[in-house]
Amino acid sequence: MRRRLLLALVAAVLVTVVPATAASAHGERSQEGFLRMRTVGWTDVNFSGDTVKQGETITVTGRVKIMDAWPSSLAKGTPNTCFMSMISPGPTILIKERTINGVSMPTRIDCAKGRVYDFSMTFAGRRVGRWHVHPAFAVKGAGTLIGPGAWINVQKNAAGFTNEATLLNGKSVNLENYQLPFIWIWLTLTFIIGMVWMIYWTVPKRTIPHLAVTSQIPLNTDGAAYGLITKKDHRISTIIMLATVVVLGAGWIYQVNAFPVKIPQQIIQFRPPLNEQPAPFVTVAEGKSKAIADAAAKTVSLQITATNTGKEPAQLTQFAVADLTWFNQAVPSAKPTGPQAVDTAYPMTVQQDTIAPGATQQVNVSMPSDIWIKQERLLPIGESQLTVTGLLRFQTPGGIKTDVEVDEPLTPTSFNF
Ligand SMILES: [Cu+2]
Repeated sequence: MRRRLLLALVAAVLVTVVPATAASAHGERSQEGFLRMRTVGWTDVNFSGDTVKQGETITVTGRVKIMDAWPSSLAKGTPNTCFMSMISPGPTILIKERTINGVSMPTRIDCAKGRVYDFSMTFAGRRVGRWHVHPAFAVKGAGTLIGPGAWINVQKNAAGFTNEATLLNGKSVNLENYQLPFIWIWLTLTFIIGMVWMIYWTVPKRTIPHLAVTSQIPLNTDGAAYGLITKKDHRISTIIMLATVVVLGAGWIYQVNAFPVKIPQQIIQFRPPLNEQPAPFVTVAEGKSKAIADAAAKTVSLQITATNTGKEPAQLTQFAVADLTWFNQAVPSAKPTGPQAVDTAYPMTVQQDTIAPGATQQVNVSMPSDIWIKQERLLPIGESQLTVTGLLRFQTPGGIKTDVEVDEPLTPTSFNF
């Protein structure tokens, strides 16, 4: 018994003390393909840099669309509450400012299917290291959907690192260590009370090891007749309860005196201004498109019939799928630049990529199947939800862009990829 207890203690200490290796990604590829493609689409994501000293900032901007193809099984089919943030391996960065469609976004927002949100998030480096960070869009009922990630280097700041915040009384505090001694005292006191309670009821008592007895006793008796819970136990429980009340009372009196001016934590949910999009100048005919995974050619191809309703030629320059961008190799300028490009940009080949004004034609997009199926795991061939969903971007010679959503069931030629 003692030996087992010792082993358990050693194991617990090891798990707590030995540091785990830092995560090198965020499982973006482990989320199901349909979930990644049909929930939100990311375009024009750009990080302003990839190397900062602690306390210096990087701004990430971009656009996120809640797809029209949003799965009916998530958030009851109608997303309505959303939040934007950054995902990083632990508290390695600090969000300084966040805007959505041009307005500051301190908390969550009302959101809806089909809407488009332009965001900007400024974050500061906190912990020294090389970190993989992503913008992320969380939808109530669906979870957090992550955008294009980038590796960010945070270097040591010789001048030291602080996270200053100005209080209502004009005083400035460093949030890195503000009230730390009090937090330690409080955690220690409450931890001790909790441990005393736990050890009292487990180590010398038979309540838990003798579950067979405990479970035979009716709910509303304390088993005094069997020696399970005695008068002394009642007395000690009362003392522990009183100690808890005293600690809570002392804490309450302390905070009333030490911090007379305070505001309750704010819960705001608002609707950001609409991001009005001009009507798209290219339409994709419904029911005439095809998505094919061709095992022999090792490609995933998308064949669409598109009409240019504008007055200028429209060229297909990119296909944004979840957090990835496939760019038309014939248009090198379409390739995303910046730190995120390494992780998220892939080339595609497009036949007949330019549509004359007023014309309707078939456009064929072809992408390597290895990236779709093996590398990015967007198409789990053999599973029940195989679709190719994303935003096709058409662009005029003058640089006017329009994004058209496509959502096509996929036909594989074989299951051998
Ligand atoms: Cu990551």
